[in-house]
Amino acid sequence: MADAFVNSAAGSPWTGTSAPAALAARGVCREAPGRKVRLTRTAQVRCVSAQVFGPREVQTQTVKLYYNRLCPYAARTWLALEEKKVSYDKQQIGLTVFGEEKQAWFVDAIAKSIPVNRSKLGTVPALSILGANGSPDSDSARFLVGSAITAEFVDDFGSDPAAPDLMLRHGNPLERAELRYLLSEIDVLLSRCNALIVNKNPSNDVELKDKISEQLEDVEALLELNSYDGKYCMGDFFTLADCAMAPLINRFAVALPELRSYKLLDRCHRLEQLDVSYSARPAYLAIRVSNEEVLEKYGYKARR
Ligand SMILES: N[C@@H](CCC(=O)N[C@@H](CS)C(=O)NCC(=O)O)C(=O)O
Repeated sequence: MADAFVNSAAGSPWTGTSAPAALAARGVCREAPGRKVRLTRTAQVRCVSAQVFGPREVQTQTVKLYYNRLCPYAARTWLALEEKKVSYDKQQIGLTVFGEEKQAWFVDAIAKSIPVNRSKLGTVPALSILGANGSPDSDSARFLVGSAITAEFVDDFGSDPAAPDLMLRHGNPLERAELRYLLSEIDVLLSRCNALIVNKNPSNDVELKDKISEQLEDVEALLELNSYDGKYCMGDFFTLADCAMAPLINRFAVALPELRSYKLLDRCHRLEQLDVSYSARPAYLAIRVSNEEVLEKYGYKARR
């Protein structure tokens, strides 16, 4: 069953897409066809919406997150939704790695909506958006998959064009590129942490631990460069890098020491400081999973 709407603080600004805006997006001016039109910022935003979702008259777009509480990828998008105070619905998807049954309709719906082979894996996170009748559960709902794409979508969807500083990817083009680079290194760290958890051959543990330590050094060096002594990954602003880092720490700083005798936080004090900063944020507290949950589910994953 879907959870109730969980966050209604700020309504989506993505309302009121108009046909003139959609036409203008394609360079068509109703008053003088063929003439280039100059759009206000708000009209530009509506145009993008019209192009993405089709030139429908007035729709209030709704978003639903398909996630698993323990999945660190899904938690990125979940945290972005909470940080941006987007109104959203969410539904837990079972994962076999945690001893749960994945809902077949979910895999079918994603495969139907995104006609590429990889979508048949039915991974979380996924987001469904809109639907002809306004419901994200309807047959015509559009799906997005993957943590990077869905988290960026949330950042755009939940943003007020008049307040770009509140973006989770704010800053100049160089800063945004540096953020993407850090995110790709956090991805490597996450997959190495996961590789150690799922390893069933203890004689490989040393090598896998070394790989994590090596990657931690790289991530720490980038944090020094980007953040100096700031509270978060990129300085004093919470960004998408923090949406990725916070769930990683939440899960692996508990699972790795307990299940694989690898003390993640002892290896990188910067992660410990980040954890303290995250723990003061209500959005993070809303998505944080307990140590007991982590040990139960990651313990299953480690043993299966
Ligand atoms: N690269 C993907 C990875 C997502 C992923 O691997 N999710 C896992 C759960 S943590 C999943 O759904 N696995 C499929 C399964 O276990 O059935 C992303 O960034 O979203």
